[in-house]
Amino acid sequence: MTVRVGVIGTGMIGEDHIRRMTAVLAGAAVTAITDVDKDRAAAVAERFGIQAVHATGRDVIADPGVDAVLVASWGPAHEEYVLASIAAGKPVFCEKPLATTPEACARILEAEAAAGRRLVQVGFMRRYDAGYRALKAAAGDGSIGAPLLAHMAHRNPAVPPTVTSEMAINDSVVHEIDVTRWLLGEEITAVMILAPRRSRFAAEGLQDPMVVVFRTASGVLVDDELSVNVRYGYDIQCEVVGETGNARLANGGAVAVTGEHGRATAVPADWRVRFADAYDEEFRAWIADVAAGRPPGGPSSWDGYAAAVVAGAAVRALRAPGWTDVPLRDRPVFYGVAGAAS
Ligand code: NAI
Ligand code: ISE
Repeated sequence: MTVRVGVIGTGMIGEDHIRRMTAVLAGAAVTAITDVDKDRAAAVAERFGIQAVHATGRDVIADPGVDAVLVASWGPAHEEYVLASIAAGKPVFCEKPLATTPEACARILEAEAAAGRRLVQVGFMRRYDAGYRALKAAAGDGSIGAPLLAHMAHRNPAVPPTVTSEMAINDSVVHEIDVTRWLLGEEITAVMILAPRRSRFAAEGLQDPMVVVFRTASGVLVDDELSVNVRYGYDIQCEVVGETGNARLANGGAVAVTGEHGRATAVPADWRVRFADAYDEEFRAWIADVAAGRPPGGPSSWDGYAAAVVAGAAVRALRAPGWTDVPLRDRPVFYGVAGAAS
């Protein structure tokens, strides 16, 4: 069966996912798209030979030629389209964040529970990265003892001057929030923010860099450096420190080249390069689940909700010294075991 996918939002990642479903992966065809930027949608349709360009996301969801929906629009538009997909009974892959507030994510949880089946997968692609998977195995198989600490870094080359600290937490730190929950298999219970000297590239309203510290239910401490104007490239780091050893992510499998001028390892330009294989893998799995009529095996609405609640606490922590608690509701059995791997 070929899964016919409708795409809402044909910006940078939407177009990249259309490319992978059209030119890289088997089992899917993009049959309808939309974007509030009509010219952009038309150009993408022409580039990939897509027949239907609809006026709105709701038209894409209602299209009888669409079996499943990909939401890749701006975050504030996610809730509406995820809810409409659930109402239509269509599986929906929503790029992160699931929605921009915990309340919006809770409405999605409630809609999915009312529908009686899991239809939503959230785009936390790091769970599909080979390096992160090896790290999770090392953290869980006893080879480094029980995890005690983790050190993470999330460095982007540059962001537009309109990006604020709140946006950076919801857009970027949300990945480490998900990775922490998934790697350690437990919820984050408190968060704190440390604000070092600001980069000269940080625009007004942006604390850059910032260090976000998470405390988990069992007391593991995770420090995450977020720097969004490092200029040199896209640099993602993660190390888990256990009782008897530690496990560190090698940077995307990059090779160190030694030559006349020393030893150098390439740094990826952006997330499309660094996580290309992970995005392929998450879509391969999602397409297989949709084709088989199974609930999606990847990050769920619960994972999207939990990440939004932690992100919300981190935003409050920007203005509150010390720890800010994470007010998570109880996890419905519908979503299985806390922190379960995809
Ligand atoms: P973008 O700004 O390049 O593209 C977003 C597109 O959505 C734009 O073309 C915009 O016109 C369109 N759009 C906005 N509201 C819409 C609506 N109501 N209906 C239809 N189209 C609408 O942004 P980008 O980088 O592609 O990000 C899109 C989403 O993907 C965001 O939620 C972002 O956080 C997420 N993302 C995830 C990544 C990952 O690593 N998993 C990487 C990059 C983005
Ligand atoms: C972007 O939206 C993503 O999701 C990338 O994976 C992340 O690393 C980047 O910081 C975000 O801006």
